[in-house]
Amino acid sequence: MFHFTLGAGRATMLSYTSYLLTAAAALLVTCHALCKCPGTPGLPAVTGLLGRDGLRGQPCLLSLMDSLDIELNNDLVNLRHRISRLEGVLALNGKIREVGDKILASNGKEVDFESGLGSCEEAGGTVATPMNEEENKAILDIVKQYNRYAYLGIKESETSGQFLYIDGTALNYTKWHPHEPNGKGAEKCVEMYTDGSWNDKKCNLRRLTICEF
Ligand code: MAN
Ligand code: CA
Repeated sequence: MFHFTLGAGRATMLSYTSYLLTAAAALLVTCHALCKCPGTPGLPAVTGLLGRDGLRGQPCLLSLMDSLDIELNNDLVNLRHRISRLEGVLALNGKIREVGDKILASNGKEVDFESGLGSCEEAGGTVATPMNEEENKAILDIVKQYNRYAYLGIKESETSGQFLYIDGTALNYTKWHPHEPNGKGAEKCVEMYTDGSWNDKKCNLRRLTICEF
C-alpha cells in the first residue's frame, strides 16, 4: 500500500480526490437548490437519474438521503486517505510493519511475557502471533531491527507439549527450530530467534515486546 515513491502516483491520487470533492460539492449545491420538493400527491414518482425515493412534484436531482450518502462517503474517502498517509509515515520511520490486515509494532522494551502482554493489551492489541509465513517474516523483521529475541502470542497448555494461541485455539502454523519444543512443560512460552524460528522458553525472561493490532 505504501511504496516510498511519492511522485506521480500521489499527485494523481490527490487530483482524483480533489475531483471527487469538487463533484460532490457541486452535487450538494445543486441538491440544496432543487431538493425542496413539495410532495404532489397523485403525480407519478420521478425515477431514473433522480432521487431514489421516487420524488414527486418538482424534479429533484437528489433526495436528502442521497446527499447525506455523498457527504458520508466523502468523509470516508478522506479518512481512508489520511490514515493511509499516516501509515506511510509510520512505515517510512520503521515504526510499524503491515502484513495482511495486521499492524505490527514494538516499543523496543524487553520484559517478561505477562508484562509484554499487558503493554500490548493496554495499547489495544495483543502479543504478535505469526499465523503464516508472511506474518512470521514481518515479525522477524522487527526482531532483526532490534537484534533481540521476542516472545510470541503462543503458550503451552496444561497438556505438556501442546502449544496454543493465547485465546486457547489450536495453532495453524508453526516454525519450530529443529529439536524444539523440548521443554516438556517447563518452558511454557515461545520466543522467536533472529532467524525467525521458534523455541519454547521460560516466561519470566526479558524478551522484546512486539504487539499486533
Ligand atoms: C536452552 C534453552 C532451551 C532450548 C535449548 C536449545 O537450554 O534455551 O529452551 O531448547 O537451549 O539448545
Ligand atoms: Ca526449548
